Amino acid sequence: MKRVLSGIQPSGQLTLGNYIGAMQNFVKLQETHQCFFMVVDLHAITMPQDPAALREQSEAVAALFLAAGIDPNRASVFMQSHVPEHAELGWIMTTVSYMGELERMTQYKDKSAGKESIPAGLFVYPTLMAADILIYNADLVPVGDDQKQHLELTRDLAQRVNQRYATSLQVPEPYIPQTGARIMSLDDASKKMSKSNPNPGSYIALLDEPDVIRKKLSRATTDSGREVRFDPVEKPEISNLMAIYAHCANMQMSEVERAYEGQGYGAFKKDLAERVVEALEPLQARYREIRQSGELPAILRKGAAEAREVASETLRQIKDKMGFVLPQ
Ligand code: AQP
Repeated sequence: MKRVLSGIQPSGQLTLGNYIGAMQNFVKLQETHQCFFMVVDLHAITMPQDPAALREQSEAVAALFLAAGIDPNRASVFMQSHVPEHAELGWIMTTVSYMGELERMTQYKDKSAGKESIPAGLFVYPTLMAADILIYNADLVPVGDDQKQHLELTRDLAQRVNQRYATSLQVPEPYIPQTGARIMSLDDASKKMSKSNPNPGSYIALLDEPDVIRKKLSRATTDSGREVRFDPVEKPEISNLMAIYAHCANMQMSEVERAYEGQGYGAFKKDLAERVVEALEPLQARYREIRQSGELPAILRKGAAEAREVASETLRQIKDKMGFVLPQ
């Protein structure tokens, strides 16, 4: 069975983008792959986080994984920081990477742009991500477009370590999901919907109340004109809303177009809000049950134990090959 590794940062409230672009695919992948899904809290702190918010958001991400349908008996669900081997291999990966290749990472360039003091963690983020993947010898990594460059670096680092130290790290492949929709920001379709966007009106949070969802969607930016037609180049804003509709209503884009032929944006946006509310209702109900049940800590303990079993062995082998004195 091929191995899959992926994670989501608890750097804000999870959005519809995270759900459609990542979590729904995780749920499918667990049917056919050995999966490790983690809350990447060590990555989240590459940007400043409020401690209370970090704790709450980390638990919320884990509970949302389960609410979305990830089965802890099929996949290992855990907090990245509960598996300290990640940070240790992350350091090793930092030592085999070069400043030049890290400087070329577009996410680093974007997130550091205009900052006077750039956190060093932001710079070495890709080396920790490489460690996350290589420590499980993952075959496949589900990635959005924005993470492809980091995965390419991970592959380079794996090959470099294998060559230099005669290790046999698995060189991972990107997994491009069939329904790889990229959901864009509600206030600007040229940017992706992002949980750390300071404007909450730019995203639908998975835990938004129905009325909040209705309000955000009624205020979502639309293109000029009134025709509900899917055309990401000419009509990026309405096309983004249509993509959300198609996902939430489980419809083909052509069906959505047909359903709103001759109707304006207003009627479409009103119905869209109801489709989103309906799609999120069961998820939100399961989420509340999970949080109230108190079962989360035990699930995370089990997931971390499963993950550590694999991670500690990979780390031991790498350190041995590199010449570390291993504890006897
Ligand atoms: N808008 C999106 N559309 C589709 N997929 C998305 N993902 C994120 N935003 C969208 C996917 O969700 C996963 C989570 O990635 P992450 O938490 O590590 O960080 P990210 O990709 O940077 O996501 P955000 O929400 O934009 O977080 P912040 O704001 O903290 O940077 C990934 O699989 C991603 O592809």
